[in-house]
Amino acid sequence: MNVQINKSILAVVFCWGLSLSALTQAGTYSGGGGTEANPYQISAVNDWMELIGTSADWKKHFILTADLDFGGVAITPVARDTNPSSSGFQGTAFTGVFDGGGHVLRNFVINRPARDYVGLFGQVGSGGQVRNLGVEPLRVTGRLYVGGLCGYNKEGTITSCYATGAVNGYWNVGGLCGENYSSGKITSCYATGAVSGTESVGGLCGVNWSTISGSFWDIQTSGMTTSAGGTGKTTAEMQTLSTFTSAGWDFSTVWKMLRENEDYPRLIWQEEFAGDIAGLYGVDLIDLSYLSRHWGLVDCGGADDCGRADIDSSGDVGIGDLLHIANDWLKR
Ligand SMILES: [Ca+2]
Ligand SMILES: [Ca+2]
Repeated sequence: MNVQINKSILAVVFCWGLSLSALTQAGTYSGGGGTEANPYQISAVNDWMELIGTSADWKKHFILTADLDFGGVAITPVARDTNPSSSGFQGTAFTGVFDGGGHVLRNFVINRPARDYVGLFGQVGSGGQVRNLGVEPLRVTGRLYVGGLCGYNKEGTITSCYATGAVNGYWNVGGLCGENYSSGKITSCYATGAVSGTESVGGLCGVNWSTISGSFWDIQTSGMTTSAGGTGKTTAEMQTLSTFTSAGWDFSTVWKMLRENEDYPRLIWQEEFAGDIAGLYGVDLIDLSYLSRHWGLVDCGGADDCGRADIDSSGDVGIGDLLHIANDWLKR
C-alpha cells in the first residue's frame, strides 16, 4: 500500500518537474510562435522578463507591440556572459530577430560593474538582428564591452535604433554599443547618453572593426567628442531633420520628428501625449512653463494656433489645457 502511494507521489512529482522544465525551455509571452511569420509578442514588462530568463528563445523572432516602462527596476541583459571569471564570452548570444516595432523600452537600470558584455543585449551573434527600437535606460554599468543597446555586436545587424541614458564601464564603452566586431553592422542609429570609461570609450561605440553607417551621437549630452564609428553632432544638429534625412533615414515608416529644433527623432509608434507641447518628448516642467507663457491667449485657431498651447482646441489657453498637462504629467 505504502509503496503504491509513494509511486503515485513520485509520478505526480515527476510530471510536475516535466512541466516546470517545459516552462523554462520556451516562453509564451503575449502570444505568437517565435517564427518570422508569427513572432513572439512582447507587450508587457513581464514578457521582457520572460525573454531574459529563456535562453532557448534567443534565436527566435520577437516583436515589441507597446512602449514598456520598467519603473526603475534593475534588469540583467538578454544574452549575457555567464562566467565573469573567464575572459571572453560564455553564454548564449542573441541570434534571433528583435523588432522593436517602433516602440521603446525605458526606465530600467543595468548594474553589473564586475561583468563584461553589458547592455540591453549582452552579445548579438551571427544572424542576430535588433531594429526599430528605442532604449532609454536610467543607467547601464558594466566592466568590458558596455553599451546602452548592446555590449558586443559580434556579427549582428542593428538598424534604426536609439539609446539614451548614462553608460559607464571600464574598457570598450559606447552610448549605443560597446564594441562592433567582425561582420557586425550598425545602420541609422543614434545615441545621446552620457558616456564614461577608462579606455576605448565613444559617444556611439567604443570600438568598431566593421560597418557603422548613417549613425550619430550627441557630442554635448554624451560628453564625448569622439567615437569609433558614427558622426558626432551638436544637440541643435541632432534636433534638425535634415541631419538624418540627408543620411537616408526613413521618416515615413520608421521615424518621426515631433518638434524640430526641440527634440530628437523618435520612433514612429512611440506613444504621444496631448500634454506634450514643447521641448523634449514627454510631459514635464518645460511643457508647463510653455503653457504658462501662452496663458490667457484668446482667438486661437488662427495661423499659429496659439503656438500649440490650446491643447483642447477651445479657442483660448486656460484651465482646459492645463488639465491636459496635469493628466499627462511626467508621462513619457
Ligand atoms: Ca515635452
Ligand atoms: Ca484651450
